[in-house]
Amino acid sequence: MTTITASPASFQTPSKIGSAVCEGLLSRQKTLPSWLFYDTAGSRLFEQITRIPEYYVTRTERAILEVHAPKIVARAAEGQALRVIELGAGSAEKTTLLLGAAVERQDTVFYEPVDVSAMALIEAQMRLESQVPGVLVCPRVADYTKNLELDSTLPSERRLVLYIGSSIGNFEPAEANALLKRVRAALVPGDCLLLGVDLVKDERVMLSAYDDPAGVTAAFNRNILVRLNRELDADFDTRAFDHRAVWNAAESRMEMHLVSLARQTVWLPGLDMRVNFVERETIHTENSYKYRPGQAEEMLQVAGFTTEATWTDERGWFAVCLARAEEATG
Ligand code: AVJ
Repeated sequence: MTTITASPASFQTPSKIGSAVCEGLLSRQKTLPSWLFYDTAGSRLFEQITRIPEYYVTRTERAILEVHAPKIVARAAEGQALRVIELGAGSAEKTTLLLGAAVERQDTVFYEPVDVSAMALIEAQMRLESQVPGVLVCPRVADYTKNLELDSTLPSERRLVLYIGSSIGNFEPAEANALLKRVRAALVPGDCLLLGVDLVKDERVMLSAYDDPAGVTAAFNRNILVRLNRELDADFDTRAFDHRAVWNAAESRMEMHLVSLARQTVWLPGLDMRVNFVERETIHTENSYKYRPGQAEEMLQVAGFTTEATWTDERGWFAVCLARAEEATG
């Protein structure tokens, strides 16, 4: 199967980028939305980040799935056939473990990765269909933060939605709650959500994960300026901005900033806008929320899910929660 659901070429239209950049750079604390990271170069840099020794996130979650995938899949299925949906699938690398466990139980597994990047979806489809026989990939190009409509299932099927990789950590608590509620609304009682969240840990561990000595994360952060230069014709001098990672304990999040090394003015002709920076002024480019044990389960409960099980690594750095959609009340 090699069909991509018909859709516009990109969901990040120039006007969407323009209005987000305009709003962000006119704020008192300048900000840029973290979804801007993921152009082709940025997606490649993120793939590289997942392999650097200091970035424990991907490796820790993968280790949990390596041990527990068969249990997770069995628990979600409850004897029925699973249809697996993944939000923000990207390269879907860790998903192989779950799909592998699912095809052990049923001959054919439908897998619907949802992502804004058609390229990432095609790559994931080609890799999965050759690596995991029995998996049928039905990719869907969509922005799951905007609309989340899932295909209806057969009575004998049960959905398992994957939202792994700590992607939810990019959202403010209120947005994260709203997103979980939208996921719940797209499901029927009995369907499951597998949520991967990064947990609070030693500050030094988190700081080096978001400011690696090889400078890959710095390049990932600066790539946002490269993208604005290309797509909005801006004239950011990328060497005039430093990468900075900070742990914001009060908000329980890692933050990434780009620090202006000098007083400077940037011109964005695409937006007909000039932006002034004083020395050391920052652009806040990302939040990556870290949760306390039990916190993800609370959020899931509020959104209408019951957490059936939580798996962590032995250091307690990352948690994977399996939550079931409850009967709707009221
Ligand atoms: C893809 C959002 C999970 O927050 O850890 C990696 C992105 N930012 N290094 C994360 C990221 C800096 C990543 N997520």
